[in-house]
Amino acid sequence: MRRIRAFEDAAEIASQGGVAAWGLSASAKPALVRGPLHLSTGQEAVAAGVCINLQREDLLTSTHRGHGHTLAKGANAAKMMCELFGRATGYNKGKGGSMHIADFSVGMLGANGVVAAGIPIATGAAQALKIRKLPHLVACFFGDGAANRGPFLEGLNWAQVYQLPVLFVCEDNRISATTPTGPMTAGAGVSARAEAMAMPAIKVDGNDAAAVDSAASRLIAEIRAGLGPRLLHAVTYRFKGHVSVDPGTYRDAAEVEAAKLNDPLLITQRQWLTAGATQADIDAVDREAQAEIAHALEVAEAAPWPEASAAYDDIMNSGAGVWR
Ligand SMILES: Cc1ncc(C[n+]2csc(CCOP(=O)(O)OP(=O)(O)O)c2C)c(N)n1
Repeated sequence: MRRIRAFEDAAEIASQGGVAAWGLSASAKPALVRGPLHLSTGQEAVAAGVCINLQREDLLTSTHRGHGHTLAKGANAAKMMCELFGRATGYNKGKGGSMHIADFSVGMLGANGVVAAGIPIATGAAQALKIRKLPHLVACFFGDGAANRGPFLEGLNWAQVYQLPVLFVCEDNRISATTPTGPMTAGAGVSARAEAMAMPAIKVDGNDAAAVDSAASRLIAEIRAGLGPRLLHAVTYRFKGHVSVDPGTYRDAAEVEAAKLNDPLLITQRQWLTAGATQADIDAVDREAQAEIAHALEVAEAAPWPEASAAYDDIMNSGAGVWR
């Protein structure tokens, strides 16, 4: 969770053109990350609480807000930062950016800029696991807004009919871009929709990493036992705007400040202290996370840009001809 928070904070600063945080003059440099970022600040407990239960060979599909899932699945922070910085050493050779990061070597099948598109991809990947008789599963993250799109129904139905090894994780930050999700959602919510297909579901406080961990652990054990797909509904809160350039004026500032009292990092910190950890233990975790991300920033800033001659590498010719 600390690694995710540190990564998101650093990426946010870099996208604003401010590099002062790591000792350089902010005004002297343009933004190191061009274009908007969807930050998962405040939602770290969902990624951490689910992914702690995954093995390297398990698979994961993510969303447009995917940095946390990607880090938690074991991807390399420096290579991610290089991609955000548009450098040749990034996950997509600097040509994809935040919403296209994937790392198949750790089972991370990809972020996805199309809302709900990860759901059928996860379902297909789970079908492949089942056909190949592999003992792994797919964790499929999606937002509350995605549950109102067609692929949600199609994906869950298919997974349930074929009893596929998928954990559907609705990371419910209660807002879809600029619109509160509640008033535009019919019925009793995402768990009820899963249960209507006879798919067991659990709803948890998505800011409490221990609660997410324990619910995910139970559901994942059932999936691994061959009992079919499950859904986890984790209710959390997005601390930042929809994207890094969004001041979020459609939300009451008091609501955001109140939500920060339930910062998942604070909740976990309190639990650790109660369980006997010391502040020094927590500070050590913090320092390690900060050092890893500081290193990622250094690597990314020093990394080479892609060559102009590589502009058309890795581009698929769909046969559609040239746009005029
Ligand atoms: C199919 C599709 N429709 C619309 C958009 C524009 N869009 C991007 S993010 C977003 C909101 C998604 O809300 P949610 O699924 O709850 O995820 P969150 O942004 O809250 O993490 C929308 C409408 C899109 N990317 N894809």
